[in-house]
Amino acid sequence: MTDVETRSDGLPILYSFRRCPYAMRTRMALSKSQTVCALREVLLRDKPAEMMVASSKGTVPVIVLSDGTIIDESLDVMLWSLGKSDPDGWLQPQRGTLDDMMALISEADGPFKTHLDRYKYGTRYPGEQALDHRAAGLVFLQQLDTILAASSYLFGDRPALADIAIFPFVRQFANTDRDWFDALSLPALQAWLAGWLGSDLFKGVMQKWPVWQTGDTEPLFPQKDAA
Ligand SMILES: N[C@@H](CCC(=O)N[C@@H](CS)C(=O)NCC(=O)O)C(=O)O
Repeated sequence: MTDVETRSDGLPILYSFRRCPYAMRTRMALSKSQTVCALREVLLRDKPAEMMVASSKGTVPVIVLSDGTIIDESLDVMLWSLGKSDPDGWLQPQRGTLDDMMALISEADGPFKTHLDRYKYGTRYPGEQALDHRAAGLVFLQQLDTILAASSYLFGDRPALADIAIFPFVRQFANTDRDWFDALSLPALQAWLAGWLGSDLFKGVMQKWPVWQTGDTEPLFPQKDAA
């Protein structure tokens, strides 16, 4: 197989893994923008050949548009879909700018994610002290808590791109040791996290899909009005 597979009915194909935080944030943006895709749920240990032809770096999410355009970075898919339809103004925060949001997202995707991985998957990083990375990650969470003590969301009193982009990683950090996280004094961050976890938007993107195999008919995502 050498050609990238596209759909003739105009629907994008989305390669996704339900539990991946990058794929979660992407599905939240696709859901909000009501960008209907043919969803191919993959197993990371057994990625479909069709996905590897589209993007050889082998990470999810990947979206293949019907004209053959491939977008294989989660933030780029979010920006693409919200650029087409952004009903709640996620790209135009109430406070600050898109650039300001991108700067905070880079901190989350960069240093915070590094600490998260070394905290959560300590055994994969010999010589690294998981609890040192937990402490370092906590510094970032404290910054978020300070912001959220002053406004309901990271860039004002309504949700925006940064909330969606960062939330799945805070969720992962919290879930690594939920009792420890719940005992922290980060009331604004904890309330913000609980709000996202309980949201219809998040629940809608966390439904279970069967693993896609070549030839299977894909479920449509999002289902109508899932946002
Ligand atoms: N920078 C990429 C990162 C995506 C990523 O690393 N996804 C993980 C899953 S959460 C992955 O596909 N890893 C490949 C693997 O585990 O084989 C993005 O934002 O899309």
